[in-house]
Amino acid sequence: MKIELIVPAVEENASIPNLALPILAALSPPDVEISFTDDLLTPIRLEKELKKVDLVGITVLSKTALRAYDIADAYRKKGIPVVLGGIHATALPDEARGHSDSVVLGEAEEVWPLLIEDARKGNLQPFYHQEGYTELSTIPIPRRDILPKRGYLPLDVVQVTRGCPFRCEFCSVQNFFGETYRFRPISAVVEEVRQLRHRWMMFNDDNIIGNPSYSKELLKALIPLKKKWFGQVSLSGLKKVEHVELLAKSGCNSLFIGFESLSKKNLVASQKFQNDPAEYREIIDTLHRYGIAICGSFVFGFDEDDASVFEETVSFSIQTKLFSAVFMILTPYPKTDFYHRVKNEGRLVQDQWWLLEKPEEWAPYFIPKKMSGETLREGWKRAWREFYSFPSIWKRFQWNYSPTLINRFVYFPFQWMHHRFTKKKILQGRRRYRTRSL
Ligand code: B12
Ligand code: SF4
Repeated sequence: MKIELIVPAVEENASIPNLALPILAALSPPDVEISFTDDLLTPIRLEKELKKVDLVGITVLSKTALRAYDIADAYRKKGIPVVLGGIHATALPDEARGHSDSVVLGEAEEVWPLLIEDARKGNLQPFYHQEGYTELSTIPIPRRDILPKRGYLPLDVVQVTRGCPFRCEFCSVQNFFGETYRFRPISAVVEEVRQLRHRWMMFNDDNIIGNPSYSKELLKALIPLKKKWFGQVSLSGLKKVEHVELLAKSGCNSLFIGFESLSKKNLVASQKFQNDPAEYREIIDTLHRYGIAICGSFVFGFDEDDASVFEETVSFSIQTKLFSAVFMILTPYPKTDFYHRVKNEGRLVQDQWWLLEKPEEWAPYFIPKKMSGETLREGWKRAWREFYSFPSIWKRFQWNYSPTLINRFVYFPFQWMHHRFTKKKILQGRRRYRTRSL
């Protein structure tokens, strides 16, 4: 039996290897022949280049749903059955079912082998949903050998936890993982990390240090492996200097941190209680002292945000010398509490925004409280422009202390790339969307 696994792509995807599909490959019986396509690296030409396989599996996020459905429809037209899974397919299984023969809701570890048996018998069920959550000691080492050898950043992606201890209103994670926050056994992580090809790793966890005792053990176990890594963390794990020291010793090079807002009121209203803007500067300084670069993530459009939020946020990001920052417009992802709230308040203007051909052009998809949608959009663009402007790049460079040599070395090329990205993609809106045209 031949199975083709696909990551659909909109243009702005980062060239980082996917982990879900190598896990599915590892869960497949040995006689199944797996092929893999990342639509970012090799765009799928829907009319011409569909593979002759017995089954297609596609992973779906909200941002990639439209493209995923186009690919699925094209394969089904050729009579090849399609299975959809992932965060978006789980949030909206009926929508996904409209473009597939079968939808896997939630984690797939227990149901994927059963699904393959059903597919062999020509008896695919419309929905598969495993009981409970995956016991993380049972997940196999992902089959990274299915991934293309060229085109990705030279790093390996590793997962050690699933779920998150927090409940932020705008986040999709709760709908998917419920109240759970689970960890892989450290010995299994160490065994996997030892086998990796690259020196650099990305932890794709939502929050790698959400549980202090687990993360201490993990970080200690990483020290002798001499890897360099980056990942995403919540601020709660960064308040103790000893913890930051351990992060640095474990090889942490940089962290993606969801600061989200400088307004305590916004954070409380979004149930992001773990963030306290009064602590931001101290945490940033401590990380810098230990040589850890920071990518700050900020969201605009919260209920307390007015037209002053953009300048305030950008000034903060420049003053604190963030290595990089991403600015996002608050987005009502399906099945999040935020989606339900703006809908109930009559403020949702684009309900199924993920099915729009050029979704970014329509954002924000809801009516903000203290400014117009237009002001929000323009302010969001200005924030990108100012943060990646030449004066800002210059001011944020840290001459005299902390950043590791590699971060100093890559600083200017990295900023130049982002300066170009901002100009083309954010300011001029020159995005090439992959939909039916390819
Ligand atoms: C790592 C990550 C990234 C990386 C991706 C790198 C990479 N190539 O893997 C980067 C930084 C690039 C990224 C970018 C973005 N991300 Co992101 N990201 C994540 C994160 C933290 C982990 C994803 C992951 O690898 N999980 C590990 C795998 C093993 O889990 P999984 O994909 O869920 O797969 C399991 C099941 O879902 C199922 N499954 C999955 N696919 C399939 C397919 C089939 C056929 C089957 C049967 C089963 C199946 O089986 C797997 C095993 O059980 C998630 C949060 C999360 N916990 O999921 C957010 C998340 C997916 N990201 C999110 C968002 C919003 C984004 C961005 C839009 C942010 C932005 N504004 O730019 C971009 C969009 C990228 C794009 N256009 O696709 C949201 C998505 C919400 C939604 N409804 O779609 C999430 C859920 C975060 C959140 N807190 O809400 N992201
Ligand atoms: S801390 Fe991050 S992953 Fe956890 S609920 Fe909040 S936004 Fe989601």
